[in-house]
Amino acid sequence: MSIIDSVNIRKILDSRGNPTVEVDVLTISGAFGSAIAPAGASKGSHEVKDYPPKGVDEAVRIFKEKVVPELIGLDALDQKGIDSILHEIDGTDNFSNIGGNVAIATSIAVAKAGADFLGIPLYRYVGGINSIRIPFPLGNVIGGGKHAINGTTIQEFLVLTMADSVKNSVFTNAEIHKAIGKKLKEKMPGVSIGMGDEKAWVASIKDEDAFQILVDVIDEYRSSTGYKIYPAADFAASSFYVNGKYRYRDRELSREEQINYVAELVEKYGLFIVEDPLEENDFEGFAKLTEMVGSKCLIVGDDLFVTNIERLRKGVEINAANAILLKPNQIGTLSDFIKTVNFAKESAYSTVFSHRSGETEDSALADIAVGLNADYIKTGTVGGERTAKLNQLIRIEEEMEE
Ligand code: 2PG
Ligand code: MG
Repeated sequence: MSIIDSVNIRKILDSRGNPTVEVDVLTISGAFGSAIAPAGASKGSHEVKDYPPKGVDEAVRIFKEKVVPELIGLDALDQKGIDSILHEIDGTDNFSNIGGNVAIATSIAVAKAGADFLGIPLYRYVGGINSIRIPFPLGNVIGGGKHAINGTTIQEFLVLTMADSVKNSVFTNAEIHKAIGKKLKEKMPGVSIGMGDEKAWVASIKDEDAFQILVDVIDEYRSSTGYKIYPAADFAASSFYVNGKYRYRDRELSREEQINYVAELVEKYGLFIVEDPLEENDFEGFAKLTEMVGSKCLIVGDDLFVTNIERLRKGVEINAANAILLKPNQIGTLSDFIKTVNFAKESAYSTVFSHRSGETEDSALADIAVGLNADYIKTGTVGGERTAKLNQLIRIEEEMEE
């Protein structure tokens, strides 16, 4: 038993400069765990509520008053029990009273304290002897949508490298990020180019130009390294779905046109992963697209499934997709997260574990992804809050090889 002696919460900054919460858990034996919640910008409307209506300060007050007294004296090794107590204290089905971000920071801090008590790494604590591989990194290199000002309509243009090691994959993605910056500079001399929330390049270019630059650079690296390297995209389509149409900079597409357009892009650019190509409630549209191109690429539901087992169940029933994006703070506890991951695997869905656009130095996502044998991990290519996870993957790979 590893009895919880004290729990603390503080308001700190995330990578966008917004407030977020950090929770510390200390046990009587001196085991310690601390975790920080991230934040989305293009949030799915079916995610749990990140904070109570009055925001972070209110969440901190409620936590101290209602949650802390209930946690003291519990066993940090009883993850499921503690996670269900968080649900009980909250009393809603979407954490709108205590806040899903507070819940996930607590849940992961408890897991870290459990791992510390046993003297094992977090990935081993989460996965035990079943953790046998490191997921390949998927990172965005050009961005727009809600993550940037005046960027592309499509939110993320990503690269996935499957090299001979995860370390080489991480470095190749970062090299490709650099090469894309150079290409943009050459293409747009004298024009300033910036970076978005996830440190992908932001330029005022058309989506199709972004795809072309992405595949050109990937082709170069594929032939110089011999690695498997693929282009991917997160449309985050809900963020430009307005009055029943998909609104691009220069045109509007109907649902049918959007499905055909995405299928064309898959063919033309050889996209390996296509995330949220349609708005978050269009299960049937997803199913149609999956039927058209699902044998060639992964159709991933992010805002569609929001890491929620019930929404995933609905998707699996109609073959809405063949992969799921998994974000711990979309669902609020590690136990709920694991349930959704397990169901995705049972349903033969590929799993892409993901950061949020507002991130922190917390690297737990990397451990959780390794622990649960994720297929891929989407966590950027550069930037301190992104490299926190990527560098952790490199450390874990080294440790697993020993
Ligand atoms: C996404 C994520 C992460 P956000 O849409 O997949 O890239 O963005 O955290 O803003 O929801
Ligand atoms: Mg997404």
